Amino acid sequence: MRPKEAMRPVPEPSPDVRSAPPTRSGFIGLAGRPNVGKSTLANALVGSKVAIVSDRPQTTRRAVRGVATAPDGSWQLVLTDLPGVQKPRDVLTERMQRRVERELAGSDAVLFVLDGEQGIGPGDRFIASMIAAGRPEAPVVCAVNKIDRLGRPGTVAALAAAAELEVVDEVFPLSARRGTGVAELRARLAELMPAGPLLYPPGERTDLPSEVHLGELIREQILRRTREEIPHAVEVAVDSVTGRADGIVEVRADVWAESQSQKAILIGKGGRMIRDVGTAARRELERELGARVYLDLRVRVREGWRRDDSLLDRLGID
Ligand SMILES: Nc1nc2c(ncn2[C@@H]2O[C@H](COP(=O)(O)OP(=O)(O)OP(=O)(O)O)[C@@H](O)[C@H]2O)c(=O)[nH]1
Ligand SMILES: [Mg+2]
Repeated sequence: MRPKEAMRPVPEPSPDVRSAPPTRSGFIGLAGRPNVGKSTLANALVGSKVAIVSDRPQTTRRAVRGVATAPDGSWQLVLTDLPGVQKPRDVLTERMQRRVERELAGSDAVLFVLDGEQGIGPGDRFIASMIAAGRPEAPVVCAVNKIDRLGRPGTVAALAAAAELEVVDEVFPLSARRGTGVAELRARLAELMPAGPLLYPPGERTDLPSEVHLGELIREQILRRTREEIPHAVEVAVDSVTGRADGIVEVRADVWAESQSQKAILIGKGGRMIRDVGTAARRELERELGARVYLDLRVRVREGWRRDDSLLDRLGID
């Protein structure tokens, strides 16, 4: 900057500008171990279901953006719900990990989520160091989640332990599931956002293409009913969504397994498993689409999809 210009007095803003304060907006990346409640928290902050939730680790595979906008339009938070960080095992989890690093580097604030019930472990410390290395100048707000499982002394101890993590600037006690503390956290995040225009239209809640979101809702129902390696091995690809003349929406989707034995489990005895998944998923899709749904699910074996780079590209897992 030229020094003379820097010394010129700043002109008074016109009355119009003063009466309309600038909007604030920015990106917030959610970091945390698998299963700590990042997606539950993203949904609570946005006020609608943008990301699926399950008690199986590594539920989230894609970075999902959820948008929360102030009722008066004065701020907007773009929350990026990210996969839980853990040691990568294959191309899929390597991609997830790289995505987390990239997203955190581009964030205006980092929301570091801890499981207050489990306490802080080596996995959390690893993430703390990753945040510190990636983006030291962004404020790091720590949410100590699941305090509905803790008494008062437990909550106080968890908050104190979180505050000791070097990278953490502020700590909030929270129950994402019950909504406790969510409004306070949302308000604080809004204050931390830089001045800037709204990034999405105020009514928009997510950037996920509709077909991908529908596929996720189906996968959520599978996660709820399966164990061990199956949740990691399953992917859902929605083929087509067609509105029929009678008002019913037809959704066709493939459920991928990695082996014949997994396929057999997903179909279940006499087709029971896939029928149960289909019934529950259809209800979710109907709620989402606001219409009656006919859901056609086919289980297929797609060996090694988690290691197939071009397929992961097509699935939007980058
Ligand atoms: N008791 C309790 N459970 C919670 C709370 N928040 C989330 N959970 C549960 O914790 C589990 C994991 O929640 P998710 O939101 O899927 O966790 P995540 O961090 O997104 O997990 P990944 O996507 O696998 O990294 C689910 O069973 C949630 O219902 C909370 O405030 N209290
Ligand atoms: Mg998640």
